[in-house]
Amino acid sequence: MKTALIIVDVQNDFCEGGALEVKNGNEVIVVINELIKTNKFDEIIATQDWHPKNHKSFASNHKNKNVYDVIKLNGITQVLWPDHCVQRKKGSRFHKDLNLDKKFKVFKKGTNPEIDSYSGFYDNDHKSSTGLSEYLKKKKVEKVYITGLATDYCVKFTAIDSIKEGFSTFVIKDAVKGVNINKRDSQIAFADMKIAGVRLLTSKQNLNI
Ligand code: VGL
Ligand code: ZN
Repeated sequence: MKTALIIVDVQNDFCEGGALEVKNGNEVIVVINELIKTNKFDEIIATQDWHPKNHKSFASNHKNKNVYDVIKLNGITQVLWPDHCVQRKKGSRFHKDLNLDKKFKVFKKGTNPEIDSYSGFYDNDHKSSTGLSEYLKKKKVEKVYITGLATDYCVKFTAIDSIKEGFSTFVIKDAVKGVNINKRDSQIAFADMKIAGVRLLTSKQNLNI
């Protein structure tokens, strides 16, 4: 059975000192590097948040709005973020310590200024695909292991879409970290993922690959 390691958004803006820093986000990097080193995965995928600078998920692109305000954007609930992961800027680059020198493939998301894309598979309205599902199916991948940032947004939505697309889906708990605007958000995200059928593992367990 073919497997994929998915590395969600390990980009400078989500790491220490970044515009949308995930507390202790950098700690996932060593864990992910160890997973890459095992050579056990048939495919290694990195997703990349890749926004144009007029992206409507940025508070700065709305009048009289603050970071973390919640609005309706084209009918969909949207948290307003600090400007982050702007295309071709330093903040959107993968963290330099992430060991992506093995063969890997990048899927970019969040490129349409009118809609956010937390999932690595689809925009938040589920209408536009990044091509990730088609790619994994073409490569005959059946099992997907998800790592990266952030547990309560892009990891969660990627994992739930992965289940919807029919992949056996595992999230490696010590290889993810959350934004936690509210302090229980990661816990809630783990519960939501479990309800959807995602299985939670740690990198120390036998990954059963
Ligand atoms: C993310 C908020 C906004 C993430 C991306 O990668 O979890 N969160 N854009
Ligand atoms: Zn984003």
